[in-house]
Amino acid sequence: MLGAPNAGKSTLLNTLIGQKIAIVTPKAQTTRSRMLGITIEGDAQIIFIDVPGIFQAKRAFEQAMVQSAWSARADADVILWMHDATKNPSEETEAMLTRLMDAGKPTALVLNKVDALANKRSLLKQIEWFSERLKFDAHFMISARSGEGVGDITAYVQRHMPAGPWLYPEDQMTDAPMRVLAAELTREQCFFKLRDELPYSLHVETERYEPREDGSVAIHQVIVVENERQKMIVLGKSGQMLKAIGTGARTAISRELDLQAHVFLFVKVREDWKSDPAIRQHLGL
Ligand SMILES: Nc1nc2c(ncn2[C@@H]2O[C@H](COP(=O)(O)OP(=O)(O)OP(=O)(O)O)[C@@H](O)[C@H]2O)c(=O)[nH]1
Ligand SMILES: [Mg+2]
Repeated sequence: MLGAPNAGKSTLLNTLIGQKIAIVTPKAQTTRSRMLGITIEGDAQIIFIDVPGIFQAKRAFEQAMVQSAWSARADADVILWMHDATKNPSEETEAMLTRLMDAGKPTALVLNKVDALANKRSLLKQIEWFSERLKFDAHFMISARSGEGVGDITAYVQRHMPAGPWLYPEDQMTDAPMRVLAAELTREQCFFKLRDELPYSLHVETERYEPREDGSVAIHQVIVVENERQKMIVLGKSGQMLKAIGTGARTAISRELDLQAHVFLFVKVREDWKSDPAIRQHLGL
């Protein structure tokens, strides 16, 4: 699944799998690393790959994110190019399509957010615009949020799956371990609770994930920021902000991962975490 930031790729992944795997926020560039959503359709195991959005990135960290999105093409049998139909395609869209051309793989156009369109006629214009620039194998008009039209995508992808053994156990929905999913859910809370650029300046990592005898899980996480000023904002007055993030994270983790979570958050300053090789490797960048 490729497309510009905010197109709705992560929302679609979650709808396709029927489980929240990737975090979703109203802000662009939410997804930082590849997430797999695994599902069984008939006798095929389908692995959907959600990646960061593609745009003309200027800073090294964002460029690495975009690069990781493009490189996912190599592993895919089918490419879904996703576009937010509430926005007109731009010159930047055109530049991305040019690059998409050399993938040489079946590629479908997915126009998303049709629920938010007052006038559906603009969809036909968009299909025309895209078809003039790239030969799409199929096109879909969907609402990733409501699920409208999503079943057709699964059926299309299933038809293109190569024969071969399944790569994952039947009941597995993602390759990400619980501690990674939990860290992402806390990062999502940071997007909801913190304003402006701050969510982009932080990284969340689960340091300890400890099941307790009573069946609950103690999750210790660190929120890494770039400077003292950011740390003050994340902590908030008398620690109120961090507490609110922690409460939101506990609720989200308990609900989405179906466990009784206790979440302990710490804030750490690490000026250059974006160039830290360990963090980069962890994010697959
Ligand atoms: N109305 C409407 N909103 C949608 C739909 N799908 C996604 N959204 C919203 O669009 C915003 C972005 O969704 P994401 O799924 O995070 O988009 P993304 O493509 O993964 O974005 P990046 O991770 O930044 O690349 C969120 O506010 C979603 O709720 C849809 O079908 N209809
Ligand atoms: Mg995303």
